[in-house]
Amino acid sequence: MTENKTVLAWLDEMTKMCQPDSVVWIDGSEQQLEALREEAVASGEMIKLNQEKLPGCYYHRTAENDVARVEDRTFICTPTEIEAGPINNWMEPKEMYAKLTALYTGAMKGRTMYVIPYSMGPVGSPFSKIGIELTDSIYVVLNMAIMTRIGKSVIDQLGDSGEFVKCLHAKKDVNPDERYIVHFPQDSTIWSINSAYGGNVLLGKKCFALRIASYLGKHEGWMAEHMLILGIENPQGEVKYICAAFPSACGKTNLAMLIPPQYLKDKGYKVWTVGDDIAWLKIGPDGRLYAVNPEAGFFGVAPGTSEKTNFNALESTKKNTIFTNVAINNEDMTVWWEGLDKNPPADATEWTGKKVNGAEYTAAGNKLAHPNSRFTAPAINCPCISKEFENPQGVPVEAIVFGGRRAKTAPLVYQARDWQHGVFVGATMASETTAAAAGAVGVVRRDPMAMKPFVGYNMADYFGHWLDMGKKLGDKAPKIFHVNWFRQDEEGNFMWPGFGDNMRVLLWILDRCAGKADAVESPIGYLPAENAIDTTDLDIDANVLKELLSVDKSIWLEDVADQKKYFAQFGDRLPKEIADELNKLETNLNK
Ligand code: GTP
Ligand code: SPV
Ligand code: MN
Repeated sequence: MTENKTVLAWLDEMTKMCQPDSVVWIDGSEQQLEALREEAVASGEMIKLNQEKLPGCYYHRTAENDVARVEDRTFICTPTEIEAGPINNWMEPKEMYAKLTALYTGAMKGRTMYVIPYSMGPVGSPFSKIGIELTDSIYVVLNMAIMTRIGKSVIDQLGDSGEFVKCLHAKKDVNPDERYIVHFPQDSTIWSINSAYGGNVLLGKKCFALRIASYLGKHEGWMAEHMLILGIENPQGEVKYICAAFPSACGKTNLAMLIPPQYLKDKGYKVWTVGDDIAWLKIGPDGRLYAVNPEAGFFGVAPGTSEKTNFNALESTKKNTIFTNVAINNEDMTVWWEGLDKNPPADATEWTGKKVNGAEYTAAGNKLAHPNSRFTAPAINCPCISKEFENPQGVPVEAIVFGGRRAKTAPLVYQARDWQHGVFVGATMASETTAAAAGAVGVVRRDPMAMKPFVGYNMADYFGHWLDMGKKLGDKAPKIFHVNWFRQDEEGNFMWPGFGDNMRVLLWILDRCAGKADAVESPIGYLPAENAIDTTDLDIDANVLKELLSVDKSIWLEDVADQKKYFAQFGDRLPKEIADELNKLETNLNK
C-alpha cells in the first residue's frame, strides 16, 4: 500500500521480531472491515448482536484480568529519569527495548499482523498527526476503525514522510505479570503487550493522543489534554465553546452530550458535542486558543448511561457499535448494564460469560456488567454532534473547566482569578479513583489537569508549559473554572442533581466570560453570587445550594497541607508561580 521507506523498514523489523504468519494492510474499506467482523464472529472473538435492533453492533468480552488501564505497568521511557518525572514509571530506553524484545520475539506466531495507518484529527488538518499501529487483534482493528480515521487516505497523506508514531501491539497471552504499556517519546514509539483492553491497546487514544502528543505539544508549542469539547448555542444562534478536564469516569462524555433543562430548551438553548475525551489545543492565527477532537468515536463508560442521564450517548450506541464487557440479554441478543433501566434481563449472560437470572443476580448484589464496561460508537451517530466536528481549524475556546469527584472540599463551581491561578487550580485537582484504571476505587488522589496517568514527561515541566501557553495567549486566554458535580451530604447522597442541570453552571461560566454574571471573592477564587446560578424549575433547597457553594476553611487547609506534600516531590523543578499561588491560597485561608 506504500513505498514509504521508513514505514517499510520499520514494518520489516517488527515483522522479523514478532514473526506473524501473515501481514495484512488495513485499507479502511467497508468490505475489508466486514470480512474481519465475520472472521471475529467465526472465531468467537466477537458476538453478533440483534441486527434488527442494533444494526452493525457486536459484543466483545475481555479476559477477567484485563478490564481497565494498568497505570502501574505503564512506562515513559525517556533517556533520563528526570525527563519522565516523579509520577511516571520510568526505565532506561535501551533496557526496556531489550526486555520487551524478548517478550515480542515470536509473539505473533500462528497469527496475523494487521497494519493500521490512522490519523488523529481530520486527515490533512494542521492539528492532525499520523500513527501506524501493528496489532494481532481484530478487535483492535475494528475499534481503531471507529475511534480514528484509518486506511488508504491516511497513508496517502503520509506520503514518503517519516513523521508518524510507530505503534506496536501484541496480545500475546494476556498475562498480567508481563503486561507492559510503554512509551518512548523521543522515538515517537509505543509498545504494548499482553493486554487486549481499551486504553492499553487502542494506541491512538491515551498512548498517542495524550502521552506522546503531550510531549510533542511541549516541544511544538501546543497542548494535548484529557478534555471534552462542547459548544453551547444561545437563543440568538451564537455558539461558544468550552473544554473540560475531568479524570476518567468523572463525567466528560456526559457533559459533552448534555441535554439542557426544559426551560432552557424552550428558550432555544442547544448543546453541540465536538469531543468527549481528548482535546488538542493550538493558538490560532487570531491569537485565541482553538480545540480539535483528535478522535472519531466515543469509547464511553456504559454503566450509568440511560435515556434519562445521557440520551445522546445511548442513541450513539444503537448502530455500528462494539460493546465490551457489558451484559447480554439472551432473549433478544441486546445489551444491558447497571443504570440502563430498572429491568435486568431474566435470561442474561453477565460480563464474564456466565448465564444467570439477571433479576436474582443483581438482587443478590452482583453486577451484570463490569463497572468499566464500555461502548465504542462512531461520533457521527451522536444526535448532537457539532457541525464543527470535522473543522480542520478547530473551534475557539471560551472557557477551560477543571473538575473531579470530591465528596467534600470543592464547591459546585468557582472561577480562577487569572490564568496563573487557573493553572494552579488545575495542578491541585484531586479526585476519587474510579474503575477506569486497575486498583482501588474511591480513594482521593491528586490528578493534575486529569492528566496524572497521561502526561508523557515531567509533570513539573507540564505545569511550566501551561504557564508558557498563558503568556503567549495573554488577554486572549480562555477563563479558567473548577466544578464539582459530586459533593455529598452527611448521608453520602449527591447534593447536586448533575447531568442536564450542569447546564445551569455552564451558563454562569459563559456569562462570567462575557463579563455579565455576578461573583463574590473567596479565599479560593470567585464564587457565584447569591442567585447568580439560575435555579428555574429546579427542586433544590436554598440551604443545599448555599452549602454547595460554601468553602470550609479547615477542610481546605487540610488540602493545602496535602498539596504541599504533593508538590514537594517535584523539588526545584516546580515552577515558582505554582509555589507562589500555594502561598497565596494558604494566606487567604488563614485571613
Ligand atoms: P472516561 O471515558 O473514563 O474518560 O470517563 P468520562 O469522564 O467520560 O465519564 P462519563 O461521562 O462516562 O461518566 C462516568 C460516570 O459518572 C457515569 O456512571 C455517569 O453516570 C456518572 N456521571 C456523569 N455526570 C454526572 C453528574 O453530573 N452527576 C453524577 N452524580 N454522576 C455523573
Ligand atoms: C479513560 O480511562 O480515561 C478512558 C478509557 O477514556 S481508556 O481508553 O481505557 O483509557
Ligand atoms: Mn478518558
